[in-house]
Amino acid sequence: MARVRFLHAADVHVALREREYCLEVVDEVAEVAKDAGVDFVVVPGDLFDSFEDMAALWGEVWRRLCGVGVPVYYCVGNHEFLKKGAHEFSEFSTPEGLFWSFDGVGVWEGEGYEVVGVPYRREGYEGGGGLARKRGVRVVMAHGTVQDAFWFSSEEDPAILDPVFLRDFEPDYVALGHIHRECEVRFGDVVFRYAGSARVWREGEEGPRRVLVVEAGEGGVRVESVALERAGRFRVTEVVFGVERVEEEEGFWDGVGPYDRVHVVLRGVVDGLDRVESWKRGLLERYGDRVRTITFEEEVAALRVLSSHRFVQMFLEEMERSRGGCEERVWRDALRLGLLRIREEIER
Ligand SMILES: [Mn+2]
Repeated sequence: MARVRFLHAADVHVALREREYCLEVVDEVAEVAKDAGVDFVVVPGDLFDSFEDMAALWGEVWRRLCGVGVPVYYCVGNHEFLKKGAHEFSEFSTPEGLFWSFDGVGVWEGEGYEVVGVPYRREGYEGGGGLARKRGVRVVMAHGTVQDAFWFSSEEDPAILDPVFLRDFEPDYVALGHIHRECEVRFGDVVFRYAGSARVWREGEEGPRRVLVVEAGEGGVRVESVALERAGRFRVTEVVFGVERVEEEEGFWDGVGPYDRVHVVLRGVVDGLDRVESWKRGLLERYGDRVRTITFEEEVAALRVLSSHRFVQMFLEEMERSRGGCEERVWRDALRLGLLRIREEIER
């Protein structure tokens, strides 16, 4: 059996509303494939965020991925079915170098390998997935959650994959999409691998976004995980409004990169919410151009008489004295909870 090298990239969720960012990530995926000198690329679904996005960016995405100059294999995920309406996948024209399936198992043969594509199907698959005797390395790609991977899944409506169906193809490597965290689960002697989402799709997707460069053949499988720089990272910071001051996480912005999506959680208690608004404006002025995007989550409570209230003043003095006596994060939490507690008492 010859050794082959390929790229496993999933869940890019290319979306029109984040067009520029998504295409930059696709560019980087193509560059990684080129630099790694792969023989082919597999994309197991949710390449597009919806059918509408697929229709809008189909040409631009494939110009980039097929531009690598090696075959690209793709099967649709559950997201490609969203906003599909009465349209059909067969309306898309297939560029040279692309092999894809949308309504049944696809089998393609390359030099020293075979790729089996199992597109997402709501009703799942039944029966044996068996194929004829192998001719080289067999890669099976599919979209969904296999049992034992539920723990990693965050989708509300997981697409379920039957591991027996996939195992019966006798794969040397199973490339999966759907779960946005890089992980692997075992079923017997078959390993199912998720590359994780290749870009920050929604909040909470922390850590570097990745693709996998896989080498398979005689001597087994070797997987190298490659972080995508331009995919950026999802970073969370918490600020606490403490009546007079805003307590921010020290040094947070020093570690933030230009492709990052920063999520700012605002907590605490204020006299008036207009103070929160002007603080947000100031933050956007200071850092808005330094990162890809900043989003806010507000959990700030307002109480008119707060800053002049005796309890509050006593509490703040006490807090000021104890500052530095514990971890900064713990101190900010104590400040926030204390102010909320006092507010409860005052409002009673
Ligand atoms: Mn999915």
